[in-house]
Formats: sequence, structure tokens, C-alpha cells
Amino acid sequence: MERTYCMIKPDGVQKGLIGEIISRIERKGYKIVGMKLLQLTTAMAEEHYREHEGKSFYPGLLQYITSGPVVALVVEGKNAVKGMRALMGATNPLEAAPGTIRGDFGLDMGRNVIHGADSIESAKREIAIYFKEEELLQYDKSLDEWIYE
Ligand code: IDP
Ligand code: MG
Repeated sequence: MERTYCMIKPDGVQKGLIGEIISRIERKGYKIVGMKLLQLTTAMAEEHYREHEGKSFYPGLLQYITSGPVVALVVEGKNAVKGMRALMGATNPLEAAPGTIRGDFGLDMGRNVIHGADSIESAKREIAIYFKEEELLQYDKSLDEWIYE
């Protein structure tokens, strides 16, 4: 099973979408193995988004992502990285398909509601920013036999 890092961004929290988003993740069949509410420090935001340093949107991105509480999630399941990116939709909510989280709940690139790691390597790196190993739980869900063949 694969693990990915996802994060409900400050706009998602402010718009009251925590429950809706977590519900979509659960209904898809994924297992949440780590979860916390926190507000990013600038240092954490810089670490998270270091690949974007120097880009025009970077200062605004740091401001946005540190502007309020976020929900940090570690999501586990078959092909979780790719699957969560699909559930989230395209980076630009205007291009994200209806039915995706960004497609349903966003309008602007810099207010796109949710983050999801783009590769297994990114997921590992990002999970380590937000969680200690002992904060990630291993448990069985009785429904798994109805989710996986
Ligand atoms: P991703 O979140 O879909 O992986 P990235 O290209 O990695 O997209 O960009 C990280 C985040 O930076 C985006 O989710 C978005 O919030 C923000 N961002 C990216 N490009 C722009 C832009 O052109 N204007 C404003 N914000 C942007
Ligand atoms: Mg990205």
C-alpha cells in the first residue's frame, strides 16, 4: 500500500470544507493514517514548497499557506499518490473537472483548497515535515475486503 501527503489548505478550513473533503477521501476507500490541525510557520512552508522558490507566485504562496490553520493528512491506499491527485483535480481550479475537490470548491490558482504530493518521493519528504513516525498509525478496517479484491 502506498502513502501520500495531503493538506486541506487555509481556504478549505475557512470555508468549512474539512468534513466534506475528509468524507470524499474516506468514501473513495482510502485510509487516513495520520491527521492533525496546525498552522504552518514560514520555515515549514519554505521547506514544503522549496521547489517553487524564486517563482513569481512563491511569496504569495507562503503568505497564503501560513495564513491560518490547515489539516495535515497522511492517506494510505492502492496508488494513493496518483489517486489523490485525481480526486483533487488540476492545480488551476478553473481547469479542474467538476466532481474533483478543486473543481467543485475553488476558482483561483492561489486558493485551490487542497494540496497533494505529486510523487512517492515527494510524499515521503512531505510526510517527514509534518509527522513523526509514531504519529502514523497502522490499523485494519473491516471494510477493506469490500474495497480491495
Ligand atoms: P500542485 O499543488 O497541483 O502540485 P504546484 O505547481 O506544485 O501545484 O504549485 C503549488 C501551489 O502553488 C499550487 O497548489 C497553488 O496553490 C500555488 N500556485 C502554483 N502556481 C500558481 C500561480 O501561477 N499563481 C498562484 N498560485 C500558484
Ligand atoms: Mg506540487
